[in-house]
Amino acid sequence: MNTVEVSAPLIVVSNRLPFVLHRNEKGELSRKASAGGLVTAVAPVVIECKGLWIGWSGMYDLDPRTKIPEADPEDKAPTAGLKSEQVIAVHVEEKIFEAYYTGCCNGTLWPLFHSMPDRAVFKADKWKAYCIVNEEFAKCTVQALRKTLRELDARGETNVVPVIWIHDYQLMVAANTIRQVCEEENLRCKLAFFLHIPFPSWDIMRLFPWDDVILQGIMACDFVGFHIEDYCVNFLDCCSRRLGCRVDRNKMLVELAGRTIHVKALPIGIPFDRFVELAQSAPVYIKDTDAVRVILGVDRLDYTKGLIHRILTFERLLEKHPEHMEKIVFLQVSVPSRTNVKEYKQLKEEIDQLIGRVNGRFSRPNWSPIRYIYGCINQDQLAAIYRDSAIALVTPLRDGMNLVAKEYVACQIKDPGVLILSPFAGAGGMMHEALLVNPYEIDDAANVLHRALNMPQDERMVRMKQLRLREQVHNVTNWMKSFLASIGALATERDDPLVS
Ligand code: GDG
Repeated sequence: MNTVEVSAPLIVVSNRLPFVLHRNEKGELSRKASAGGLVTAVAPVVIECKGLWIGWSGMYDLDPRTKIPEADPEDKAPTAGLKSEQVIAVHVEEKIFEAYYTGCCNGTLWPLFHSMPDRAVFKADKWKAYCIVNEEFAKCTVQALRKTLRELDARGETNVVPVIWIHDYQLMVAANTIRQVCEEENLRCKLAFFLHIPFPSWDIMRLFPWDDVILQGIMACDFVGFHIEDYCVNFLDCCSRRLGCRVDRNKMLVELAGRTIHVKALPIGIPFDRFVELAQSAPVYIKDTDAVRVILGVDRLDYTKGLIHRILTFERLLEKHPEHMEKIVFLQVSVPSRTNVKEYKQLKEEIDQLIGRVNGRFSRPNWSPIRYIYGCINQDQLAAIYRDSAIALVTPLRDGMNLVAKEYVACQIKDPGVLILSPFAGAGGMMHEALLVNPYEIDDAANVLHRALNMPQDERMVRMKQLRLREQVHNVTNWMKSFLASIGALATERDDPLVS
């Protein structure tokens, strides 16, 4: 059963709205679907419980009085049923938003939380912008909560407690203001937060000059979720060492000012069945998979994803094992990301050059070892390349979870391939049947790649069967259920054995 019923209205707060807004030449607005797993899982629940979604519209010049358009009648995206009045766009002046998003979120928190402090820039004005924008999100959220409570009270549902669910590192201090106002005005709600990226160790966190504000911001929630237990433990450790909070590491509880905050590992999943369906129907996208075996990489172009190390690994494989020449290709799909940030531009140039060098070094008249797509392919094409690749190289240097590893195994509906996975991705601690490899150890990684290329079919089958089974069970719908159950807002299937 794939429906999730929630016992209270859900107010989701994320940096971006769950769809992209577009304006045509006439100035008319329309929605364009964004296809992430999170939106797929969460949007139907928000629709069903008549909840709300709060986020930035992606437009600086949107008049705050503008009505968010209804979905196009043709729109088949999971967000199509979200009515205009269920969507609240947050408005922030461009300069402030840039300082918050490009400056603090991407320039400081992203590298820091991925344990790459040398890349992090600490600037007071960017941090100030982060606080201002979080405050703005908090104000919109409180308004939305007041409206929700008025509606509930008018229906006599005075016992129903709305759930506010804040997402990710862009909004770590918003809950502070929300809690304050709720206490002042006696507004009832449950506050929850989920972090999609790693939570770093105390040693890294303490480098951030305003670490206490972040910890207090997260602790303003009643419930805090991370992908894996390591991140929970890091968070508890920071609360204890930085703020002197009492923590219970076994029960995953932390106390602040007489309140107890529940912390839990909730590993996100993917819409498994949707990927299987896509893989079953998607037309062939890589035409020559009979002649060459494809080693696949799919990532946003980001320094955390380990692209340079991955290309060097592939180069090392060709050096050590020339017998693979002309029999394999490495296909890397890199989705442009944060293209206005200097570091990302530099990384792109570095990758372009490296690929050029490796292709120049090993190419034959009718074969080049690396194929590189710098751009976004559609869902059908993505499912087709997942399905038809012999190996997926998922080797981030650090990653909260990594959905590509999960999507790859979901699409392995034919002769099974091999997943090579970094232990530094959240998924690395769970997908035990993958071949784990330290991406920094280029030589060893090349050996593992060679082993994967030579792995007998029966071993591939056993490993893939188990990998697929796990993802099928722990899919994104179950993640959603686990979250709602953890916060006491799951209306049905309370005794579902999959929900812990
Ligand atoms: C953050 C955390 C955590 C990629 N290329 C194309 C495409 N994609 C889709 C994939 C996948 C998604 O993008 C990437 O997800 P990841 O999990 O790999 O990475 P982040 O974007 O960094 O996400 C991460 C995640 O949040 C969830 O909590 O796992 O650790 O960093 O779904 O399919 N989709 C299409 N074309 C592409 O070319 N259509």
